[in-house]
Amino acid sequence: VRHMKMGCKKPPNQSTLKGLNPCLPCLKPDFLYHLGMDTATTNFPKVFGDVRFVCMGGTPGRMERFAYRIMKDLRLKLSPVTTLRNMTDGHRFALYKVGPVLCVTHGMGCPSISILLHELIKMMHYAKCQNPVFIRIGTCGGIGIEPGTVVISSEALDCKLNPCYEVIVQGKIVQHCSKLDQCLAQELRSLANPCEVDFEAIIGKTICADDFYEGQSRLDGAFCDYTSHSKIAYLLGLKDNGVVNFDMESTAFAALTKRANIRSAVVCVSVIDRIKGDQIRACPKSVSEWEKRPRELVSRYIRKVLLDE
Ligand code: R2B
Repeated sequence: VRHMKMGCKKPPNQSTLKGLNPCLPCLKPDFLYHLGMDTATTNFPKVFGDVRFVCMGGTPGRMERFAYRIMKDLRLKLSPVTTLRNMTDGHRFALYKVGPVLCVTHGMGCPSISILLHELIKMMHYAKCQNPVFIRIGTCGGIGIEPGTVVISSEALDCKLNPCYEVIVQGKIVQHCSKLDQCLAQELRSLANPCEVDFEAIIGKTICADDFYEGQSRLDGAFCDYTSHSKIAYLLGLKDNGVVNFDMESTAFAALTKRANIRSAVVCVSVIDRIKGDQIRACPKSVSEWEKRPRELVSRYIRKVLLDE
């Protein structure tokens, strides 16, 4: 068994991140409010300096399962397991550190993942992490693909089909590019083996919606002012533009990581073909089997990177 390197020997002077807020050095200390940590009481280089992979997903259960999976695959001890709390003692995000892998929950939607990314990116910066790779794993709604198919996003599009994440800053619209790292997407794709008893993984465009129901043209929300006919026409139009799935976080995830010079990927398994329906009716056993697939692919990737060094 080849040895997996888990960290750098010499502590680096600074992180490899770029383009960060020039005011950060003045924040003494900086409180990462939603992670429940600050730079005065946590020694970031010591605790997080060895982080190489930041994997995030929607729910605490999913990320805990991923943490245990990584622990088993890397033959490591889960140490420390930290559940992070907000200041009112209600849980916001959960975070597990397994050697060089950080497993974090991001909640639902761009506002939630954006808060997390601001704080995680600052964490990487304060910890002086070297070239961390960020990967979002999760579930998604497929468009004309078999449920169970893993989608690796080539780029994240907003609902106007632009590859950008739009934020309103001081009353003005600011757009950030939400294209993803093509080499990383290809590398992840190459680790799925359709010849074995395995799963299909495809690369395609992801549309990031701000809503689960009307925003994704579902017919089963509390409100619906369109017809099933226009829904299908809309989805087929997306398919013609190379869109293969819907999620609700990819534009913010792609744009914020890109701004910080972080390589990143989105790997989601489809739990429904939206052309055939809106409600997720697949049996829970199938869904939980499918949910393992992004974890499997990302674990293969992490092991490959660590073994190849
Ligand atoms: C996938 O699943 C969630 C909605 O059910 C959302 O976070 C997403 O992107």
